[in-house]
Amino acid sequence: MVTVQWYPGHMEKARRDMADHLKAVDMIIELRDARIPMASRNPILDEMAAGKPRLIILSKTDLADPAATEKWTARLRGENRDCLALDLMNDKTCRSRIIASCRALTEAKRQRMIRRGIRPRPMRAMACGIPNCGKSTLINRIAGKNSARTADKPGVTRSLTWIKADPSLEILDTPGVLWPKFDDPKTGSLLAATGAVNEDILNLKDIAMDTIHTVRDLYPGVLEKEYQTDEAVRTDVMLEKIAETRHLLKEGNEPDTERAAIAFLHELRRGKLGRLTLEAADEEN
Ligand SMILES: Nc1nc2c(ncn2[C@@H]2O[C@H](COP(=O)(O)OP(=O)(O)O)[C@@H](O)[C@H]2O)c(=O)[nH]1
Ligand SMILES: [Mg+2]
Repeated sequence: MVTVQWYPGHMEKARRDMADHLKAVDMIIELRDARIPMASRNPILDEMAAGKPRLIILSKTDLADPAATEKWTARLRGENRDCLALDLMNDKTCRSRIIASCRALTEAKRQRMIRRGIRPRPMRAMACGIPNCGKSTLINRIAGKNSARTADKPGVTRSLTWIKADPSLEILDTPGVLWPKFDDPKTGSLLAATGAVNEDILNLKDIAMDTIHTVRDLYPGVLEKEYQTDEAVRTDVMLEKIAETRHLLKEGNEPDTERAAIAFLHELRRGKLGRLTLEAADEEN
């Protein structure tokens, strides 16, 4: 669980680091969580990396609803922009698919260099995203066991280290860390529910209730089946039902809704409730 708390000072530093690194890269690899493709983005990237080709990777696709993921990838693709949905832990094709997509996104630039008589150099990419979205996992997957790293000192204040993904592509070995958005309570709950932010900073029961509401809205019947309740039960009563089905009782056999909230969120994160995507691709969000 991530414990970083974001204060204005952290955000300002992250923004400066990002701006600094952006100058050195030809394209961006933006990671988002496939379960929450909108809540796990940070719009600052649109401002900062405007014009740079972008590969959006929806990570943790093994935990997300495959049908929703298909809709999201289609929706997120566009001009100068590709989207891949990947299980970064297990998918053996991750590396080759990422490299192929980055090549395609930077091909125009490479061709421009050739036309101008410049010998094409490897294209350079930076991975970025909010905490816990899979940046380090991705970099490790690309780097492999004994990949070469190269240091680069083109007269800048600080040298950068690059991982040679293949002869045509290098990836910055330090990812760009973006802060999560806490612009509305729903986003906060989605981030906490998936483990992107520390749940301690929010009220656990509120997070669980928001999430129960979201899951019931998008996947009617799933929670009712898992926790053996009928469909008409209110969200707050649902927590009591979860406590009962999971035998989480306080003294006097009262349902312990606090522990039920924790149990529910853990079960959701582990995928025990199935592969669920908590934001619908066909909604305005
Ligand atoms: N199930 C699943 N877990 C993942 C995937 N990618 C990363 N993780 C896990 O998510 C957590 C955060 O990943 P990490 O790479 O450290 O994220 P970072 O904070 O962005 O660098 C780790 O526990 C990873 O093992 C994925 O595709 N599927
Ligand atoms: Mg990391």
